[in-house]
Amino acid sequence: MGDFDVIEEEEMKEIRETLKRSNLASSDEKIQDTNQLDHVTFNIAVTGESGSGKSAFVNAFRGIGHDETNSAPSGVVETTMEPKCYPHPKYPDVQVWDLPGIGTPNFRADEYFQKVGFARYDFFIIIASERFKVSNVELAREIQKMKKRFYFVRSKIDDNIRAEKRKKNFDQDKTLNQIREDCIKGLQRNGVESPVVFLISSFDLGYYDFPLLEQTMERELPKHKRNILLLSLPNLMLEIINKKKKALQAGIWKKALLSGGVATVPIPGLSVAVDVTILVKEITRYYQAFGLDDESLQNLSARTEVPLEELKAVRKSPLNKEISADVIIKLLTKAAGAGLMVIGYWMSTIPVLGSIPAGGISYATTYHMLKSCLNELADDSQNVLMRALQSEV
Ligand SMILES: Nc1nc2c(ncn2[C@@H]2O[C@H](COP(=O)(O)OP(=O)(O)OP(=O)(O)O)[C@@H](O)[C@H]2O)c(=O)[nH]1
Ligand SMILES: [Mg+2]
Repeated sequence: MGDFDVIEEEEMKEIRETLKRSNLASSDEKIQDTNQLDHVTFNIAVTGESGSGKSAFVNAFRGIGHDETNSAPSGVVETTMEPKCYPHPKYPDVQVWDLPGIGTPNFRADEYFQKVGFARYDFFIIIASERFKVSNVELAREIQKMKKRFYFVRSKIDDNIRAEKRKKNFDQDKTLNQIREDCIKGLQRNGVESPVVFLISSFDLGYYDFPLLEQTMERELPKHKRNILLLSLPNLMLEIINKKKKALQAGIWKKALLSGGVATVPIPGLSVAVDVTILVKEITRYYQAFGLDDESLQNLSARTEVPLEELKAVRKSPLNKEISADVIIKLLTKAAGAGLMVIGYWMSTIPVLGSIPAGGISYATTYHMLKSCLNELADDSQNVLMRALQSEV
């Protein structure tokens, strides 16, 4: 077992006060299960030059016809003036943002992104409808500079194919490859690393790279999601763990007061009887609250693609193997051997407890045991989440 720390002054005050008011029945604090991992919204921004087909793409991507209600307005004149958010019908956690086009010749990517609220988006799709343009590179470079990712979509491929078809020796694959190469080389030449390019027509979704784009998105979505988590979660995660810890900690002494009760067993070396049932029940509760149980770990493993065994391997507390009366008694015995605490101190500081000697000793033991286990399990919870978030697929 780790260190057994001493009750702090503040807690002592709270204990005394509550004992005075004797409202011991006020039961456990409720812990709100802030299951953040499940509810990460993924914001995709669709950006590119004015008229490149962003709004048409947003509709296509959402599987919605251009004339349906809830579709993004698209048109031959400049149409989209403000970022607008559309939920994705297939992936409930995905929001697609239709952005205004980048227009003027002296366009600056950083200013544009500031205007449309760059920080809001987790992922970008840059739409280009014509031959390779420098403004697209500016967008791509700015996105990479901010450590975010993008796909590059070359739109209106149906137009190109129609025009090329007039030529003799028309070869569709060759034309498509030429367009693809032009995009990839243009981006690379201008310092954009490993660009992913899709050729699509928002009017002919079954053709060209649209199915591939969907497949890629579907495959990579969990990975991208984890990246958002990776950026935002370490802080959030600590906050949640600390919140849970505080809530659980607040209930410890109440549980400890119950421990002089009926189901006490003598602990070797401690010359005191402790209610082990309370300990088992309470520690099991911590274990579940921190998501260390098999079911929670399996879910986490599925969500993050980190193998279950690897998540389990970073847990240090012996409590992860089994929480049973036997294990708890062993831990208590070990703690007793290491000079658990100065029992007399407790007897003298809390007069009410002093009048029920066995209960007092049992109280102090239970209190320390719970606090120490809570700390251990909170640390393990943090270790597991760190492991889950830091691994690359
Ligand atoms: N042939 C063809 N035309 C398209 C395609 N996608 C869009 N268009 C047409 O291109 C024009 C501009 O499309 P929008 O979707 O409004 O373009 P946008 O990028 O949203 O434009 P702004 O919001 O003004 O920046 C419209 O007339 C669309 O019908 C496509 O895949 N193929
Ligand atoms: Mg538009």
